[in-house]
Amino acid sequence: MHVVVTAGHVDHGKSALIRALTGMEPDRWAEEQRRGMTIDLGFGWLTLPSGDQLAFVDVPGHERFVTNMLAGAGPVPAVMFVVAADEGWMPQSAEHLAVVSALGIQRGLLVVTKSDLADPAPAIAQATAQIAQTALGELSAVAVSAVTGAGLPELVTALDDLCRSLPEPDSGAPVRIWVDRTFSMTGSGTVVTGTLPAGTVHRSDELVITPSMRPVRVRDLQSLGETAQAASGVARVALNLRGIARESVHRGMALVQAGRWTLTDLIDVRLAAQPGEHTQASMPAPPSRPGELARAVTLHIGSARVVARVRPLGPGLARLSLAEPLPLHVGDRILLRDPGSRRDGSFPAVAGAVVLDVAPPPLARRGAAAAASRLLSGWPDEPGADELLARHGIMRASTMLAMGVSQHPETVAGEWLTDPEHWRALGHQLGEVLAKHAAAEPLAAGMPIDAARAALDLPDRRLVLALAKPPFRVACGALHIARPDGQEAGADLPEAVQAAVRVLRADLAAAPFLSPDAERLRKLGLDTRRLAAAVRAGQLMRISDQVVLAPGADALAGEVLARLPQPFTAAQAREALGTTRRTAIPLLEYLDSAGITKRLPDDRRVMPGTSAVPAQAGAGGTAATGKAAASEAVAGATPDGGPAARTAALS
Ligand SMILES: Nc1nc2c(ncn2[C@@H]2O[C@H](COP(=O)(O)OP(=O)(O)OP(=O)(O)O)[C@@H](O)[C@H]2O)c(=O)[nH]1
Ligand SMILES: [Mg+2]
Repeated sequence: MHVVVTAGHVDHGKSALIRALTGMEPDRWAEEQRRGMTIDLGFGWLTLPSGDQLAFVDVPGHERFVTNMLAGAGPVPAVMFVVAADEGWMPQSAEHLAVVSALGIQRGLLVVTKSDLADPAPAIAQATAQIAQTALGELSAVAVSAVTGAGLPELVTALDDLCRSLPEPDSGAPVRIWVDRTFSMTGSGTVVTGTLPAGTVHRSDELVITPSMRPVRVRDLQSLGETAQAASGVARVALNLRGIARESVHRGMALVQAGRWTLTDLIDVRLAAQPGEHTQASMPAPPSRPGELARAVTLHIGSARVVARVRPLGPGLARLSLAEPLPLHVGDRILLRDPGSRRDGSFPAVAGAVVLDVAPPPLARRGAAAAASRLLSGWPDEPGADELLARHGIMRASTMLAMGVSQHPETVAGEWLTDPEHWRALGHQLGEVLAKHAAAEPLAAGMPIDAARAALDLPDRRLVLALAKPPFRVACGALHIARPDGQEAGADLPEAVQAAVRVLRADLAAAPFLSPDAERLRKLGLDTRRLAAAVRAGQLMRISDQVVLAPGADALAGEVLARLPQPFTAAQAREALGTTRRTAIPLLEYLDSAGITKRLPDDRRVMPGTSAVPAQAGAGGTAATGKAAASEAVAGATPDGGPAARTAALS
């Protein structure tokens, strides 16, 4: 199916033409019939010689109803521009041309009606010259009379040619149907109609209705009066909706596919060239002057119309705050009308614009508007992932999809997309943040991931994890950074801690299995954090929450215990190690878990690899008392031998 919208001055014969072509009555209202003029949108359709169906949206020509005209023309890709032979080019001809041009409609046909009343040639020449100044370029022209029927077969052929030359819209595109009519049908409830420009809507689809984003179900679907299972754009569709009362649906609302559109009341736009500002469709639009736009304009898109406050950003660029949110994509074409420009009875000034960003960052800092203008002036009319990421830095793929961009680079974590340059900068920033943290908190075991996330102002901790490539490392929920010497930042102990640890190490050299008690640690100023730092720095070995020993104490204990008759009891072990129950029990458990000792069902232990046979020599006597044995072992194990040798002497 194809959809074409009419345009042209009041009374030039638009509706008469639809009537003659389709046999349908576009002026549906009694008032329209009575006044002989179109007030609201009308519809009609025919089957072209090619077999394709063509639907018309007929619009009013009167300037008072220009908003209705806009609602009809908004989503339609092609125009049938009507000029009467007897009057020629008229004010609303120009107004409608400005609208069609601002909407970005680039395809069409010129029809000169009432050729039974006057020679159509001058009107054709005049209209062709005017229209050629817009992106529509030079249109084919057909002269007709709705009264005599002259020229109608040629018109049908020309319409068929036009339709076949129109680009085929993407049937997989996200659905957005701007509601242009609502009514209720007895027995089936709310029906809305609209032009589906692209994408496919199926019977029983769930869509959401803007701006409430309430879900609605398509109970029934009709296209050109026929029930259908599905319709693909371009199409006129009538949807029977479940889940919404007729009173809550109005023209200007849209039915959209969930998750595929951004409902926004703040957008950045680029003004398009005005009619007359360019002569060729291919010519780049000269920058418009947003300063010339009123502070408040009316924004039209599809059948919607909202008031928008204008903040100029720079040449041709502006930020618009909408009085009501609309479902938009970047690259959307909008029309801006300045209702104030009617003072001298001229037509409302209209300007086309393209939406560049549907979620622009706030302009908080001084110079932010100028910076935004510099950035946006380099953007194409249909921004892609690169542009959006360059501006937003980090985005969810779903956010980008809702902005209308489905092609994007690979995600860095979860569904997060990033701008490569921004990502590199974040890596640097992470290094700085970690270094600062290590300097401020030398005793901390790295920087908690959430703290790093907050410091970098990242929206998701998975991004921090994705950034944590070498030299960064994640361990125990914290981020660490390796220093060039391979040591970790924070491995150095502050001097006070180092001194306390030295005292403790001296104690432990004398009695390697006598863990310092809480009182001793308190006196040395070794609180939980400092103790943990010393353990991390490899200066102490944690056996349990309450027990710390010198590094290597586990191996040393193994050597002592290996000399005991196997298996041995905890009491025997305690005595051999020269320690108390408070240390012996956790130490034995530690050795069990390290595989140095093995606990038997009767709670005795053996050293794996030794047979569980009581040792022959010294089995009963335990001549080598724990302390002596331990000290010998220490003497053997301690490289400097000093304190250990002294201990041996003392025992
Ligand atoms: N003689 C003659 N009269 C025509 C022709 N086409 C339309 N008319 C008459 O012109 C008048 C206006 O026609 P409409 O079709 O209502 O014009 P319109 O462009 O739809 O007008 P609006 O919708 O109000 O903008 C009617 O009285 C028509 O009968 C034609 O080809 N020849
Ligand atoms: Mg009409």
